[in-house]
Amino acid sequence: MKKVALITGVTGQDGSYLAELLLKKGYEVHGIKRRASSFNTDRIDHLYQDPHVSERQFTLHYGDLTDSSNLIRIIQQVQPDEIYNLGAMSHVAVSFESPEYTADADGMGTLRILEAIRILGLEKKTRFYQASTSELYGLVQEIPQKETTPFYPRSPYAVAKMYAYWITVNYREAYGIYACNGILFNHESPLRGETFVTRKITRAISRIALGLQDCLYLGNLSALRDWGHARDYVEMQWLMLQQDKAEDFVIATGVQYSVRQFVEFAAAELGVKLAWSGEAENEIGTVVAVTGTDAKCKVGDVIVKVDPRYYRPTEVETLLGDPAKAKEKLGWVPTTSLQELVAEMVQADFTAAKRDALVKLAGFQTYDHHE
Ligand code: NDP
Ligand code: GDR
Repeated sequence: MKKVALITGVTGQDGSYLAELLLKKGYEVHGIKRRASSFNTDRIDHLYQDPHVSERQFTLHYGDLTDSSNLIRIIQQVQPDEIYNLGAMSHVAVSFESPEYTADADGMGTLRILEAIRILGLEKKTRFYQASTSELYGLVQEIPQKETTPFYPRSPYAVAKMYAYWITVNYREAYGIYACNGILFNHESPLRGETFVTRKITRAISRIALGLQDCLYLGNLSALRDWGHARDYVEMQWLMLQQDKAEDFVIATGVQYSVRQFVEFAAAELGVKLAWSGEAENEIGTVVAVTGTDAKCKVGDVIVKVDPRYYRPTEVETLLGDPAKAKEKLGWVPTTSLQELVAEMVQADFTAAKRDALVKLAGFQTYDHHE
């Protein structure tokens, strides 16, 4: 029997990789997308199946995590074997601007799905995956962080995700639902949203190298993160729902770098070497060598500056995961190094920037999105 999966957040980075993985595995895949005033399915357009010409394995439903009746109706109609709750207002800095909405979508949204499973009597049929996060560790109590490390959330996003984490555990214990939390550390890809720091960097460095942009403005350059590849991490999301018993797992690489190092790696990918000077909010990155033939920037150009408006009211300074439990019980190991990840992201953004440069050369307007 073909398995049926429902993915919330299917239009996001992870949703796209997960939908692709499940389709390859022969699943019938359903996704929930939000109504927007313009197209928002770029990341999954390659998976689109025309309902008029074939029997579809991939179906999209309009919906929203803030709308219980909509969720109940979709789950009733789809009767999923597995639900992956990836939908969320996922930007930590933005959660300080929209804390109430973040609590509703990320916290209450999780409860709404679990309640839908219960209301529809699907406790024994439907397995549930919750996209939990290393942000739960926030103000770090222990390094590296593992499943038993105490939480100390440092943003409205992390506090909302903490509710989601515990309501998932509670519904597992109270109603016997196969429900688990993947505590995922940062994972990136060419599909990463453009305002998260890695993608912001790879995009800006590519545009600077081609003369389309002068400078990259960043916040806290010293923040340390454990960055993996989203393609590797969605495989684990699936594996977590294939076990005999539902459990929570940390997913991480076990290696940590700073934002400053990430910038250096991205620039090096295009043959640009940087040197840093100045302290904290006056820190700058200056080009000290250019070996890449494609890069148009020159020695002496200041291409990175700190702008304190990207600082957060409360920051998470250091995250490093211990994936030992996932290795032992899921047999899972990350396969992409940070250097490979940076190379893939820069190459994708450099190709896009070259296209923009051509468009500009032909006399058409291109627009920079600053964030
Ligand atoms: P993205 O921001 O790329 O995707 C989020 C998805 O959620 C999008 O499809 C978005 O829709 C959708 N969404 C937002 N609000 C709602 C809502 N109210 N109702 C329904 N859908 C909504 O995130 P990622 O793919 O990177 O992350 C997936 C999940 O994993 C998120 O829950 C995130 O918090 C969590 N996570 C991510 C990590 C990472 O490093 N990437 C690490 C740990 C956890 P739209 O496209 O319309 O905006
Ligand atoms: P994070 O990711 O907050 O860890 O949440 P993000 O890439 O936004 O920030 C990582 C670190 O970089 C610092 N930083 C900047 N961040 C952004 N976005 N923009 C900047 O200009 C900038 N300059 C420095 C940040 O302060 C931070 O320390 C991501 C999201 O995917 C969450 O949904 C997920 O739960 C966690 O990862 C794990």
